[in-house]
Amino acid sequence: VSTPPSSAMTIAERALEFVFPGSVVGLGTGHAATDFIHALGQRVRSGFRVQGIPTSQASADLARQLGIPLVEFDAVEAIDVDVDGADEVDPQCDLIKGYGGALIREKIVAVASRKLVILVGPEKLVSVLGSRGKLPVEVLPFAVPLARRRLAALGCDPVLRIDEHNARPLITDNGNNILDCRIEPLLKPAELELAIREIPGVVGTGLFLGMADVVLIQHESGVEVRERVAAARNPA
Ligand code: A5P
Repeated sequence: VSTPPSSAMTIAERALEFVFPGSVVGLGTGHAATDFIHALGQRVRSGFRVQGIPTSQASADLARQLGIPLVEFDAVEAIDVDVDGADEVDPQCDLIKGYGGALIREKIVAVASRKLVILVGPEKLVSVLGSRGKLPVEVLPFAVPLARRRLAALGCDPVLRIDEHNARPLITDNGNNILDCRIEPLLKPAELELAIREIPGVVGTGLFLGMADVVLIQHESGVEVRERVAAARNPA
């Protein structure tokens, strides 16, 4: 279901409409999520009460700077709404995430949330997942040699992500490495997800299938709203 662009609001401001007083809010990672955290911080300064669950160290640091109270993941039963960005969004609102390196915590928080709201620009919209040519996969460092061989056998072409700050293999917030698989558009993403997850040492992939409930797209003319047509989610 898609509603055409309207209003002068930004996607970050529009996402605030999904946050109710007293909510537990998943705080995504990346540029779009950062804009949302700033908008939420402004609300909090004017007296709005929420608790945040960050998906990365960077988002935790930003939320603290802005005075957004944080809560430990094990202290809440469910997260009311999670607001995050994405690297690809297909017409079913399935996603590829993780270009920024925070995919695993993002996936854990997304699955534990009652609603996942995704914020993107139109450049992230694809007709088929994989069209931008990259699927990040987080792997235990010890498992990298095996995962490389197995991913190659699956037709993915894995490249170990390098940290641009120190020219060494990137270490995620979870102490792992990332293999960026060079891929063609995916005809069967769910099958690929299962096959990759069977490789010992793979922590998870950037495929977020059947998770996003709402996608807010920032057009020059305003915000387009896309909603996934699906059964209600059952947060963990
Ligand atoms: C973090 O690893 C990612 O999953 C981001 O959420 C995603 O890359 C979108 O980031 P931007 O909003 O910065 O494009």
